Amino acid sequence: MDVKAAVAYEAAKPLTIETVQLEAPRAGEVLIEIKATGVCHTDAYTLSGSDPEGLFPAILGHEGAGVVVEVGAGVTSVKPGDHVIPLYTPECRNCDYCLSGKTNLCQAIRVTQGKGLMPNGTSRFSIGGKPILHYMGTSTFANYTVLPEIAVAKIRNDAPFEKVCLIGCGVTTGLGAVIYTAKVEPGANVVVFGLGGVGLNVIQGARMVGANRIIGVDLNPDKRALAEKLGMTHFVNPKEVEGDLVAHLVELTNGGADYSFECIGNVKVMRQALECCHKGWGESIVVGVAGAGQEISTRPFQLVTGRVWRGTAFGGARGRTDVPKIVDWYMNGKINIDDLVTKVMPIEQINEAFDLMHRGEVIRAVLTF
Ligand code: NAD
Ligand code: AHE
Ligand code: ZN
Repeated sequence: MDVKAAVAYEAAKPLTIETVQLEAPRAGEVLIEIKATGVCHTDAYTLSGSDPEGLFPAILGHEGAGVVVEVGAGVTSVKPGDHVIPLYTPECRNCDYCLSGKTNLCQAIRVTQGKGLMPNGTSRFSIGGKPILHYMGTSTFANYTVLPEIAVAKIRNDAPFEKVCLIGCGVTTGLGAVIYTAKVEPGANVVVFGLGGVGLNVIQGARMVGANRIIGVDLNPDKRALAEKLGMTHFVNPKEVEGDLVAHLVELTNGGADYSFECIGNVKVMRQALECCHKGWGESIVVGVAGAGQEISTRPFQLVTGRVWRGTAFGGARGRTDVPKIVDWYMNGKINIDDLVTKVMPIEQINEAFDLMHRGEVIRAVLTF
């Protein structure tokens, strides 16, 4: 079938809207009509050319929601008409990783996904017979896309696509980093670096679990009001701190953060996030994705003296199990997504949506087809 998609032909070039041919789903695959998709900073990171796994030409996008249109042979867990959220972290419930109970990083299809291909080693997208690659196994910047059955979470049918699409990445990553990865306890002091689509969800996750001080750090003062609405208790703009930022944060947290979260992708900030943690037990969670060739560093003494450095992908959430629950949280008013959707735009304006994110003028621009 012919589909409408924003194609990334090469790094650091605008996307172009094209008619792309999409093959029918094969065994174990499902065809999904994407109704809405967010633009996450990771899409911009890959488009910029900084992603070692970034391949072109490709159809980017990984924060979507839609409806199952057709299923391939052997698919049992979803049927046409079901509403779903595509999962860049699938959940096969059968690989060593899923069965370990220790990680959400299902590896069942990771190798082919990283090559922009479906699990059989080919792409379903093409233009004039030339393959166009998938991205993160999801390619939500297309009005129809094909995914493996293990990479879709079935959600309730009354949830609005333009809001719950953010559960496909930013919302789940931020909430999950607090709840599933760090397991922040009531009364903890938390520092969040970067108040974008991910960091604001760390803030609301910290509020949900009953954190004490929730300190947000961002260079953009426009992020303050919404962060406060979502639960931030103190705002720190590094440009306005006299002296050392880490020392200032340690003082604000009465000896250091119990938990800190880096939601930017800046390796210098990752170091600050670790070093503002409390001696003896503070844990810093790396959420931000840093560009090719970048490395983190600190004095090993920081770890010797009890600070812990950890990372999280998709907030540690097991997609098929946890995503439907997070949709319920939104529908029951437990979490705020409405305020995170700053703008809804047609897919034709996708390059403007990227520009708005780079200029810090939106939390999320959501694209519709
Ligand atoms: P975003 O662009 O919406 O937000 C980033 C925020 O960081 C902005 O508010 C910006 O003003 C702020 N910022 C930039 N530099 C700063 C600095 N030096 N000090 C303080 N604040 C600074 O991005 P996002 O979509 O929220 O994504 C954040 C990061 O998380 C990105 O690196 C993205 O790739 C990554 N990410 C990771 C996962 C995961 O599973 N680990 C999931 C989603 C996104
Ligand atoms: N491909 C990059 C790393 C990108 C990355 O870390 N992706 C996160 C999700 S970011 C969503 O916005 C992730 O899930 N990582 C785990 C995985 O298996 O990809 C690189 O550096 O090579
Ligand atoms: Zn993302």
